[in-house]
Amino acid sequence: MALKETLAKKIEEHRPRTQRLVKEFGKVKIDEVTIEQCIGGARDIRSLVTDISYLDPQEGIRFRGKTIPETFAALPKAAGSAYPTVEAFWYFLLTGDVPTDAQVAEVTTEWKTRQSVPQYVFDAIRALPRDSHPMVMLSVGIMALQKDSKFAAFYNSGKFNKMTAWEPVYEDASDIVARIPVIAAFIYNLKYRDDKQIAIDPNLDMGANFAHMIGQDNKEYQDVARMYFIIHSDHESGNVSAHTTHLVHSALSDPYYAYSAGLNGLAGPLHGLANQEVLGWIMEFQKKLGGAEPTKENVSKALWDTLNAGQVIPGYGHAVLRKTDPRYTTQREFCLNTPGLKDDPLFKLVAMIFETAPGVLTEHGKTKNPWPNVDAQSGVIQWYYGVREWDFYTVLFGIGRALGCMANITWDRGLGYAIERPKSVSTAMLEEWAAAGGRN
Ligand code: HAX
Repeated sequence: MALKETLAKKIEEHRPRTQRLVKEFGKVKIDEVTIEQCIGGARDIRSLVTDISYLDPQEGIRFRGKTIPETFAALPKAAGSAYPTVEAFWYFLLTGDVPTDAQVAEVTTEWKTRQSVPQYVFDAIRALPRDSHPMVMLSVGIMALQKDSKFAAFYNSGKFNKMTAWEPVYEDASDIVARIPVIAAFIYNLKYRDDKQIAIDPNLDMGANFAHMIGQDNKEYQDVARMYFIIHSDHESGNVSAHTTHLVHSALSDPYYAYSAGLNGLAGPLHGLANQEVLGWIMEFQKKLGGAEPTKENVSKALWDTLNAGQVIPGYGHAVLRKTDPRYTTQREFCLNTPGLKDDPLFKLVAMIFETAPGVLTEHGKTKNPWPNVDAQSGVIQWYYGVREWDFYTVLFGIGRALGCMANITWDRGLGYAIERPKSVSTAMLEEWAAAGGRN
């Protein structure tokens, strides 16, 4: 069965579960909120629902119930590769089913019909100052596509229907995931390759085509792209990019408005921009080393210098995770299994930071999680393959994150989730409830 039909069936089957929970069990308590959580970024408050992925603090992410290694093992692989295609993963994220080769082929064909980007999108990006951050360019590119939103057209048609509203969301979502690598490659070539653009290769899957379009015509980087987009896709709903996308779409803003907003959140240094920050930090440190080998002593000193200057160690810590991020481990293993990369001086430095930073952060005593997150390891791989413009790294994250955000909002509409509107309180109220030992 084709993806959209399968999805229609799954949504139809799922709806009674959501409706029953609200109608029969709507008043059952699943959490309580403390003042600390209220002031501290709503940390850990259970108030969002998603079935696309779940983040366990110890174990890390599961996509549709599967860990990263299980996901990679289960999905059909790209031709001649040990890695699955992004198209196979998209089918899996949306439906929870491992697709057959034929189902993957259908998605791949469908994306090819969707991936052509209108010229005005490129014109809008080109009109920006060339030194604009590539995340600005990506966000503008997604916004420029909005005028053709099928969801917005459906809403404005006068025939809007809550039961079928997910269908135009699916259409927009699929257009976005198919087009975003093409827009990203355009930005890369515009900014860093003197605007020498490379045409889409219609014979390649999404990851391989992205590699091709940024001038990386080698099998290894094709796998890097596939791995990278898959592992960055989703991290349940509370992180800034996913939550923003969900929040904005909850007002029935179409997927273009929603994901452009999500990208703007991803561009924050405490979130997706951390991968750029990591490389910047490492380069600065390498310069100071002046060719000397990284050791526990000199790395430790650099980490303390950063902390004593009141800055965070980029790539370490996490709002939910309390162990090494399996997305970090997946990329580290890729490095260890890739001759050349394993012995690369930058990877050696990253590995030395991994040996040193958790101890330093533990001694520093502030962070609840001294272990590395995804961003600590991703830049070194890009650097090794020659993608050295590290302000582009968050754009790569944004391509992957589109998969999770778009799968989520398709289901949001399928299940008719409400406009999001948490309640705020004042400081005086908190003080009053603090004095009374709680709110009655
Ligand atoms: N270096 C130094 N201090 C850190 C730290 C780090 N890597 N991580 C946390 N802390 C500090 C916090 O700044 C906070 O200090 P204050 O009390 O002075 O405000 C304290 O430790 C407690 O923070 P926490 O509860 O452990 O962490 P939060 O949930 O508040 O924040 C962050 C989670 C990811 C934002 C945080 O760990 C951080 O800033 N890390 C560095 C930036 C980074 O790598 N971000 C990417 C995270 C993954 C991601 O989203 N990728 O896109």
